[in-house]
Amino acid sequence: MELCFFRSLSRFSFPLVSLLFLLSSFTFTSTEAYDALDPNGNITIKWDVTSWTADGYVALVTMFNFQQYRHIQAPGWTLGWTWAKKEVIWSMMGGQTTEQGDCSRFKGNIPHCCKKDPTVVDLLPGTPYNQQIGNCCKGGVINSWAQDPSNSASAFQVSVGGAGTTNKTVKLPRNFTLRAPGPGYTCGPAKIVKPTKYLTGDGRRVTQAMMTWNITCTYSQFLAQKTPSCCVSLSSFYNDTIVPCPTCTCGCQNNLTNPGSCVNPDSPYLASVVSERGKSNNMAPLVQCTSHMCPVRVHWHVKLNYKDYWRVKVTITNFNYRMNYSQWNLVVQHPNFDNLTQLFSFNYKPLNPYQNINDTAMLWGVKFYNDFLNQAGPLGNVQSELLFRKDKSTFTFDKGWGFPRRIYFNGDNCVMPPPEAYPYLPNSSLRKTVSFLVLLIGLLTTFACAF
Ligand SMILES: *[C@@H]1O[C@H](CO)[C@@H](O)[C@H](O)[C@H]1NC(C)=O
Ligand SMILES: *[C@@H]1O[C@H](CO)[C@@H](O)[C@H](O)[C@H]1NC(C)=O
Ligand SMILES: *[C@@H]1O[C@H](CO)[C@@H](O)[C@H](O)[C@H]1NC(C)=O
Ligand SMILES: *[C@@H]1O[C@H](CO)[C@@H](O)[C@H](O)[C@H]1NC(C)=O
Ligand SMILES: *[C@@H]1O[C@H](CO)[C@@H](O)[C@H](O)[C@H]1NC(C)=O
Ligand SMILES: *[C@@H]1O[C@H](CO)[C@@H](O)[C@H](O)[C@H]1NC(C)=O
Ligand SMILES: *[C@@H]1O[C@H](CO)[C@@H](O)[C@H](O)[C@H]1NC(C)=O
Ligand SMILES: *[C@@H]1O[C@H](CO)[C@@H](O)[C@H](O)[C@H]1NC(C)=O
Ligand SMILES: *[C@@H]1O[C@H](CO)[C@@H](O)[C@H](O)[C@H]1NC(C)=O
Ligand SMILES: CC(=O)N[C@H]1CO[C@H](CO)[C@@H](O)[C@@H]1O
Repeated sequence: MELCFFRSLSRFSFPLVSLLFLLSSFTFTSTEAYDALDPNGNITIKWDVTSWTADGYVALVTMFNFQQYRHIQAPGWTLGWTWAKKEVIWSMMGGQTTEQGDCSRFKGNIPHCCKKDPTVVDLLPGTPYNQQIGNCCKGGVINSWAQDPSNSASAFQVSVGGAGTTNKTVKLPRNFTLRAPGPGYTCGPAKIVKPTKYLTGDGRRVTQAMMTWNITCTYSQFLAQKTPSCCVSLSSFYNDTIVPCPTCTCGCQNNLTNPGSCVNPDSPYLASVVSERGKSNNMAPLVQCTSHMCPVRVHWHVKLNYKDYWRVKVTITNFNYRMNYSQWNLVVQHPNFDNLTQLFSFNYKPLNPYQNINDTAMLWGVKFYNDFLNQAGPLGNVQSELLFRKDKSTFTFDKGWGFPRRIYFNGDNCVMPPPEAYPYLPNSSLRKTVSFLVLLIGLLTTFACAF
């Protein structure tokens, strides 16, 4: 029906108006950790010293993802720090260090790790129960706060030796680094905070940690990647131009200076890449050759215009042969989200960073249905339709109003086409006739296509 609609509409050609776009004021560069749509977003790492030992302490380390829409997906987080003294890790539960380091000065009882700067990773699902603790063993995957708060934390336990054994002598670890698994996060110094209190199982007694310190880590897309990783393309029922992602958004296709920077779906090279997968842990994107070269594209199609409602179709396409996105999410800013009436096959949650403005939505897939965005190929896309109720005082298709102001995929900004390229609305003096015509044509084609 959508195609029918296009076809019948394109038979009419309307004079044009040259448009001024309000949207240029929304142009946005993300060069700093501050994210206007999630101003308090951070990952907080909490160390609770649960007991003192003969030569140190046992600590429960918990990472809380307080970011609304940024999650850590497979292969998961790595957490590193530098010991302030000559500490060693005697043992761990629910996590492990990636390297033991030089423990040659120990006899008999050998520590789990003797490195000055240990690097810890989560254990995998299916770890034996006696090595688990609560919130561990998810392969380093942490969900976002808005999407799945019950899975937004990750924890492990360390027994530290060679450390202070009182809250006066203990020295806080320094230089925390969090990788997810690539760069992007910057962690502040550890700060001593009020000891965590625990409620016993029956809820009748409160115990508390010996000592607690917090570390806060924030994300910056600029640190995570030098080039964008996502772009937006646009189309509408009232104009048959499809506005593609800007050329070279995420890189340029250049066979001379950059051979093999992308692959074509029918290339024999692709087959060898696909068969080699799993053996190497190469995370660098291998994208399908497109003019934009982005791993992910979000397409926004203004699909239908009803009397009181209008309808949008959103399609997310994965062009990366090396990546499946699990628990993907999309953040979309559009003024009509305050009157979103219906959403098909995606989950929705309004985000209100500024209490009274309800123009930002978080969208994500339905579990076991489309929460998994497959690698590039025939299955590499997910889609949904959104139905908005028109607010007569603000609604218009003019000046690109029907298009989103901002889109994030998995927390990273998607580059929009320049506002002057947006599909034009046919000349304004004809608008009344047009919307009538559009409605009529819509109805006619609906019938025509139905038969
Ligand atoms: C729009 O259409 C009207 C009437 O046909 C015409 O006078 C006007 O110049 C057109 N505007 C533009 C920008 O083409
Ligand atoms: C981290 O996020 C939590 C929850 O949103 C917030 O209460 C806290 O103030 C944030 N911390 C920093 C340092 O921004
Ligand atoms: C250290 O422990 C003493 C009691 O043993 C307590 O009074 C003090 O507040 C603690 N200091 C910190 C920083 O936790
Ligand atoms: C922590 O990192 C800073 C800068 O990266 C470095 O100058 C400093 O020496 C490091 N401290 C330790 C204890 O490694
Ligand atoms: C320390 O982190 C915990 C867990 O995120 C949080 O509940 C607590 O408020 C934090 N304390 C401070 C002072 O930021
Ligand atoms: C690069 O090579 C591919 C085939 O490998 C071809 O389809 C494409 O047109 C070439 N691009 C340029 C800019 O030469
Ligand atoms: C993505 O998932 C599919 C189906 O589960 C799997 O066959 C494929 O190997 C995965 N690709 C990557 C890059 O992990
Ligand atoms: C925002 O708009 C949505 C959709 O109309 C509505 O469900 C939600 O309650 C609104 N939230 C606020 C805080 O107004
Ligand atoms: C559709 O919009 C494009 C701008 O993206 C413009 O060049 C084209 O003339 C418009 N077509 C019609 C029929 O209005
Ligand atoms: C037409 C319509 O339903 N408009 C409503 C859109 O949402 C705002 C805020 O929620 C309401 O005030 C409008 O009445």
